[in-house]
Amino acid sequence: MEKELNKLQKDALNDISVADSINILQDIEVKYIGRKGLINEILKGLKDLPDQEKKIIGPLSNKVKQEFISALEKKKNHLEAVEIEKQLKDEIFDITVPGNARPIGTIHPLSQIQFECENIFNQMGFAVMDGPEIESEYYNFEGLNIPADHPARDMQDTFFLSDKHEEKHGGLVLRTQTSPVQIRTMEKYGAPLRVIAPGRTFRNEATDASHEHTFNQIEGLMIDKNISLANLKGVMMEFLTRLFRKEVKVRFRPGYFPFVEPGLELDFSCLLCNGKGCSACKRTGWIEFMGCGMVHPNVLKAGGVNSNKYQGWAFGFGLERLAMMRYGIEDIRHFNSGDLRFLKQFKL
Ligand code: FA5
Repeated sequence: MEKELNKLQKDALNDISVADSINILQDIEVKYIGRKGLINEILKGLKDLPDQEKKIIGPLSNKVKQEFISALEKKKNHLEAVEIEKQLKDEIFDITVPGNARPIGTIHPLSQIQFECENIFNQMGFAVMDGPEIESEYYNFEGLNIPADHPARDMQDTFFLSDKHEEKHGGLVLRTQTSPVQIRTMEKYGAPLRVIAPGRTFRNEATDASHEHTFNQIEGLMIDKNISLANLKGVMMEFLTRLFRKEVKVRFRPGYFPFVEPGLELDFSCLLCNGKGCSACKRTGWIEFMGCGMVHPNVLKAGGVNSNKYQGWAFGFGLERLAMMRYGIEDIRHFNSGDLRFLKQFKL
């Protein structure tokens, strides 16, 4: 048995020494120490040997196995090193050849400015709300104190999707403003509230350099006890100053929206001339920015908020017009043109 083992060791080491590929080495491994390998078979048979022989063959066969494994490893490392060296010699790898660059997209300028606005309002404690783009006539008009025969409807003609009788809250329209989110938010969360609602809005509009049929607004709503227009002035001054990274002044002018009373327009001081008057602000020193006002009691009622206890203000501004002012974009139609030459100028 001892002799047999010695012979097996000699054969195994010889097999290893003549092997000239990793594949052959793998076959040798299976032949000797695989599940039915020659060395393993001897180890398995140990239990049937007489005690005397077991004492000699046991340690010997383990030693043979260990030596086989280490010779196999050594040869494997050697063959791998030879293979790598061969590859390095045969294959040309020029690290100076430029790789295949994958074009990376950019974030749309409107999204960029929207995220920026959201961040600033977030920092001032405003939560960000969302509402449906397909809206009921009730939320878009009636609930906002604009009944069907109100002249204000003419200013916000839109795309009507279904017949009035079919839906619970009147017909469906593409929302003309983000103001419906005011009522939806009050219904859902009650008072007090401090939210903004950015989103897409639609109007049946003849398009030109400053009008689109599809554009974006950001709505703001603050409801609490003892809220006044002074809060709104402070919030907007702070928001615009942070957005433009420059001190900005604001002023109110009277304006009319059926869902606020009093209704106002808010202008901010022209950033180009610092209020002195230039062609951008039509020599007035002010840029028209947004509609706003104190939320009408009827709207609070529609949202389920007690108007004797709470009051608040709301505003709505156009995101495209803000981005146009900020980046000096002369035509609103660029935004949805899909023109990469335009979009690539707004890399983050
Ligand atoms: C409104 O839509 C009111 N919901 C704003 C509001 C909210 C008032 C809360 C009071 C309280 P207006 O129709 O003025 O208001 O539109 C608001 C802004 O949307 C405008 O200042 C303008 O920046 C933008 N906008 C309106 N129509 C278009 C259009 N066709 N294309 C691009 N931007 C537009």
